Amino acid sequence: TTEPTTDADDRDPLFARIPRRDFMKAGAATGALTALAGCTSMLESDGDNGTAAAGSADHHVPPGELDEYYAFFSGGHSGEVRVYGVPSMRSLMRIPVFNLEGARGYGYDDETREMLEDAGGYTWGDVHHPRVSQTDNEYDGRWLFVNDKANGRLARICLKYFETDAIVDLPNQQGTHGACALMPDTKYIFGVGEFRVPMPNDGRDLDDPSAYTSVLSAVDPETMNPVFDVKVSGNLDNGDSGKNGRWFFSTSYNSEEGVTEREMTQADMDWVTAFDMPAIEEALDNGDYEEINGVPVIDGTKDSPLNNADRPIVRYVDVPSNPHGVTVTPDGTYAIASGKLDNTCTIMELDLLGEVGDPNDAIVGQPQVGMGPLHTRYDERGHAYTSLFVDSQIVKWDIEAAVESEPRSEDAVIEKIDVHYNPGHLNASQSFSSDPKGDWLISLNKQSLDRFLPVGPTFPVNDQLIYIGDDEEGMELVKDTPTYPEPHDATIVHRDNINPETVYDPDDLALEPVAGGEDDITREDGRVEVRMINQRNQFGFQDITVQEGDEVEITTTNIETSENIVHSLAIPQYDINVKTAPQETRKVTFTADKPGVYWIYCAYFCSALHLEMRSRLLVEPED
Ligand code: K7E
Ligand code: RUQ
Ligand code: CUA
Ligand code: CA
Repeated sequence: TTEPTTDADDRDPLFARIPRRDFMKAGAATGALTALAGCTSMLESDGDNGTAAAGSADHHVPPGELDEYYAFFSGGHSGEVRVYGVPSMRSLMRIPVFNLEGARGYGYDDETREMLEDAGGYTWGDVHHPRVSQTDNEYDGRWLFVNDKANGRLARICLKYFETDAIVDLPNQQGTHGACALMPDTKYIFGVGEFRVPMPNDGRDLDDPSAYTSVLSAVDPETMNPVFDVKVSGNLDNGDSGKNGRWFFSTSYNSEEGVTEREMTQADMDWVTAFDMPAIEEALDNGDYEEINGVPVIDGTKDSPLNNADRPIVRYVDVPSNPHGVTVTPDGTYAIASGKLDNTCTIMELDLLGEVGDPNDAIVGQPQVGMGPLHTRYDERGHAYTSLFVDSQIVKWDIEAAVESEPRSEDAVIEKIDVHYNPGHLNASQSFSSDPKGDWLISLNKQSLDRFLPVGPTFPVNDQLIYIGDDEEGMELVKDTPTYPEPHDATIVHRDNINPETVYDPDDLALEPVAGGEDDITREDGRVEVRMINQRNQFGFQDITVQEGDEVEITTTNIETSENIVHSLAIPQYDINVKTAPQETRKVTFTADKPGVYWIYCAYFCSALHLEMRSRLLVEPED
């Protein structure tokens, strides 16, 4: 166990350093207290502001009406992405990514099985950061990218069909934490590597932490292949892009390069790494890299010759102890970082970063915002909203006022609202684009404590919807949403920017569709190929007869043309459930190693005679 270090207690009290042991406790206590009191007295804000401007905070979406926004939530350990409507907070869909999922047949047909197998064969992931692709700094509705913190992967979801279509296992990275594209036009997707490991991690340098490395991995969004890695001093955590293609930022909480919590919290200051992308691309073009596991690795550590040049490829900006979130303001002017052990946000001006000799001269403000500031999001009116983990609050502050005021002053703070409890991320509508809407904000709270009926020792988290559209009335909490653990982050996108298809276009699919009347079974050398349609209420063949030991490949097309009529082809004893939506074709291959009668059934309730939508797989025993 770790004792707080004595030198920590001797620090500048403004650092308000909190030993980690007391961290969650402090948060929970704050939560409990504020719940009892109903409001905090720090500033003139409260949790029940009464009515905001009439109608504007109306989050009621009547039956039959549609939400204004999509919210894409990361699903945490479930390995999935969840789609909500905002402001109703109705759960609309789940998109399996790193997990197996029956309703989508995800991981049960050849294509998705192979994709998961090629991506390492793991059965779960830890999804934290969903980011929608952009064109010219606007959400373009093409893709959604997510990280897998568990296994060092990035995945791409195609938003035409709301399904995962690519996963890359980053060869030099463990613990891919941040995921974010280089803006304005999604040139790369970055996996931000949190855990330092030997490179390559093949048994060398096992217990020599000084030889471990974190890398930023750039992936091509079209091919989903790694393009380059940049290795850094310290580690990396959350990331965000500037708006003009030059800068990418990440926080680094382990500048100490330690392996224990005590070591990782020794230093008063850690840093934000600012990656100068054109300079990095130039190093790549010049061959200034070492290839490791097939990926060019460019040296961006503090001592790298590439950082002693006129134009360093990575700049290190000192920020207070153990920073966590960093985001760029919608106009691209500032990057704002904050962390766990200091009560300020640090504001860096992007244009200055390129000019100044000392990157610390790019720091133009450091407002004091509250305890445990983790993540910051934006509206279109010059405000920043920062989640305060320890205080269990969201603080709204004025960015320009913070730049103008003295470091560590509270002058820029406008208002605080209690949330329940211990927020990690927050997100606001369109906040990652250059066109935030400034109406809805969601606080993703880690603790729900007393907010819902008890359901045993594992609690739901609480995603709270807050109206931020009325600067005079202030922020208004309008809804609690219990959520299965544990989303970390969300992206809220206007529905005009997302245009999914509701029926497949066969041209988008890898497999040749089976047309009605073209059902076919061919046999050759212990291999049986079945091509058959499915539709209300039958499969193309009533019986499929094979020999024990045959390799069986079934390709099936849902030939329905009406929206919303989904079928599946389940052969449970062979662990198969292939879902097909209208005009979708899927294939599954298996070895018929168990003689007997196996009912093939449709596992989607597709029609009145759904239960009768069945065929038989007859596996004749070897003699
Ligand atoms: Cu703050 Cu993974 Cu974005 Cu969670 S991280 S909270
Ligand atoms: S049957 S309508 Cu399985 Cu009770 Cu569902
Ligand atoms: Cu098709 Cu049920
Ligand atoms: Ca640290």
